[in-house]
Amino acid sequence: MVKENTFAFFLGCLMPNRYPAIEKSTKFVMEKLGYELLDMERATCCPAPGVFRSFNKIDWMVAAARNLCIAEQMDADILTVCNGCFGTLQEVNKHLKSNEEHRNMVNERLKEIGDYEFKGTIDVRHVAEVLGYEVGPWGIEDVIVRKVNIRAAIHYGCHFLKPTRIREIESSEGPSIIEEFVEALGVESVRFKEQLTCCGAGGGVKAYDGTASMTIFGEKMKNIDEVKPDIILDICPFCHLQYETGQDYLNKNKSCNYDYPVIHLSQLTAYCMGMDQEFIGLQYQLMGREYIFGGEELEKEEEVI
Ligand code: 9S8
Ligand code: 9S8
Ligand code: COM
Repeated sequence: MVKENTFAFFLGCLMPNRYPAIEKSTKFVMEKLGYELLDMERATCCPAPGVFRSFNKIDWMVAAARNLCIAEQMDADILTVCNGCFGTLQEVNKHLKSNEEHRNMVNERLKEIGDYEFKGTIDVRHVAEVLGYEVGPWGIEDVIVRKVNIRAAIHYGCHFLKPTRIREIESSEGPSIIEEFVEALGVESVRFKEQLTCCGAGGGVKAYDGTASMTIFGEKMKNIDEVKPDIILDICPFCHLQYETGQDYLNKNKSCNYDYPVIHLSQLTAYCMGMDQEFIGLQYQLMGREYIFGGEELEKEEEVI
């Protein structure tokens, strides 16, 4: 039995190395909502689905299973804040639970590296899906202290929605989970052309062919710029990196003039739940892009005991 309201917090690579504020915001949000987040000692890269799975599916499964075993030993479901990590860990978890042959093969290999045996006792969750479905817009309304009054272009990213046979998001072609959740925070979501396509970073494209990655990203930005949002909202540190650094690339190399703040759902939620703007990290993001949320402070009645 896994522990209730407790998660093994899977950091992945990008968030702790480049966006620690997303990590801090996630902790703030989840702990304030009554969840306990446990550190996963000796966890490694998930490993990234688009990259590792493309090269060697077996090694990809073994390394992912090792991370899953760490959480199993803690009797806790995994919480991720990254689509790639969610993609790999949820997929390998479901696959090994149902495929005995692969489970045995993976367990044989795991034995060689230590005290690991995949048992299939936990689930893998993404913070956007916990907030959207478990806490819900109805639940967050009670705990926020401010509402922002902004228009956001929401970027879902690929691995959160697909493949549909593995993910459990209501619709991969017309999702509304984030839109409905952030509406409770005072955010109006603006639709834009080809909203659900890739940001251009994933699948190893950014590492292998930076120019192709920027061509795809340039299209995305053109479509977003048409609707002139206040912010770009993401749920994946890798998309986050693409939107942050990519805007500067397009400005320098393609004579664009983009300056959209890029914000992860955890950061926005943390702000609305009362975390100080200076700790959310918006002013420390990679390219020094600064953004002040503002918004309306909500008057809450004092709790009467
Ligand atoms: S880990 Fe290593 S490269 Fe990364 S952030 Fe999310 S996907 Fe998993
Ligand atoms: S979209 Fe396509 S593969 Fe991905 S999830 Fe995050 S990075 Fe951007
Ligand atoms: C993207 C991860 S979030 S990967 O590049 O597709 O592996």
